[in-house]
Amino acid sequence: MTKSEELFKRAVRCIPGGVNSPVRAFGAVGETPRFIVSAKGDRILDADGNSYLDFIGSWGPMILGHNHPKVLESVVRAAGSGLSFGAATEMEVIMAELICDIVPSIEMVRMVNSGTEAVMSAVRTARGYTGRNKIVKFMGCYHGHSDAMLVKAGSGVMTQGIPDSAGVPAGCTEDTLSAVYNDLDSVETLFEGNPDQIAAVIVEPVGANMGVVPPAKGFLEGLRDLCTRYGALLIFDEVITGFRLALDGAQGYFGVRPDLTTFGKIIGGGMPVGAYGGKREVMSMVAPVGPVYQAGTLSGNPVAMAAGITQLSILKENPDIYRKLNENGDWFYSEIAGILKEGNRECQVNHIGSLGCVFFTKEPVVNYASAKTSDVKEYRNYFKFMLEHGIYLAPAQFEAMFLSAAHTRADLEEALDAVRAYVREK
Ligand code: KE4
Repeated sequence: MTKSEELFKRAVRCIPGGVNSPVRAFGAVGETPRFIVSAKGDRILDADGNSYLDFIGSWGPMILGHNHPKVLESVVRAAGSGLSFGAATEMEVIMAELICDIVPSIEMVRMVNSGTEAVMSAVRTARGYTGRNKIVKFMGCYHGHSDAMLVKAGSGVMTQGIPDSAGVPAGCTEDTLSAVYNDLDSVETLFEGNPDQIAAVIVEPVGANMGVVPPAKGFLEGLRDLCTRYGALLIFDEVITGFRLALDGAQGYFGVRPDLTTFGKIIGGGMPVGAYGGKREVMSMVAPVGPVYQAGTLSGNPVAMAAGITQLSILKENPDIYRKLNENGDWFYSEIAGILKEGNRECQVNHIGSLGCVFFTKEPVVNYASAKTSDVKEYRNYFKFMLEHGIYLAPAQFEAMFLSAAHTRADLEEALDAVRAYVREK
């Protein structure tokens, strides 16, 4: 029995599914989850001493690579002054000023502890600001696990949301409407069908939770126009794309300005951090200034702020990081597509910047329905083969691959060699 198997055997006895977040259980790929003991740069080490080239990067936070020396140093220094005070600190002011300086649509920002909390709070703020209750989200987009976001689209996009999880009362999702990603008509139909009732449209500006599905040309601009026209707020959930596609995220990359933005992952540098922010008049609705209540014991934690401030500062001071990340992404994901296609594998390799994903389907993947045509059994085989060859991919089809500044061309070539071997041997 491997150490990971032994640890997993223990874990399942006292943690649901043996993990603290479902995707980590490797259920979709039928493997024992690898228990990781350390990481550095673009590599992670498991409890059995196996090293892997990491394409998850903790699901996005590790854009500079694992354990960047300056991030680690700032965490150690901050911890030396105390772990948490439950009081205002300068670190929180520095972080807020940094985000407001970098992201033009953000005049005020509130720190929370996860992407889920950021989305839950942004949705509440949008409802409080507009006095409306309904929210539009897109099938295939994931915005964390707050009740209102755990919605399976009703039979038609016109029907009210029905809970997609046990324990979520119908009342929590009846105001959540589902539209089709990259389909502006499906959004306008909802606005027309729910006049003056929609508080906000929330969207992943690049879908990264149904696999990677970039926005069609004009889609984000169209959402901006529709929200303006119908008096709803546009919320960009940039938990993944924030500070990744560009320093000012997807809104900078595509030049579309939302009313509210949610962040997570990269802004914490690996520590538990989320944030939501936007126009001053909207954010002034948030307690203690306004009537929208939101709070958190560890929000703005000084040690977490130190990690995030350092990571964001490095990104801000080295804009070339994005050029290299996006160039590497264009080259790497195109190479993967070429190798798989030369091996007569029906596949779509969707990518944008450092985000990418392999779907095993002949159909172009432009929304949730087309993503679901992917052959998840072949993905499972692909994942298993790559893991055995030291390449650590997302243990589920409907996730993303994340490149970091630590991924060298030589390391990416190592991954491409594994893809070549997969095509040869499988
Ligand atoms: P967290 O609560 O997990 O910090 O963030 C929720 C969230 C919100 N919005 C978007 C666009 C997200 O991608 C996420 C979380 N992403 C997943 C990866 N698909 C986290 C991995 C996990 O659930 O373990």
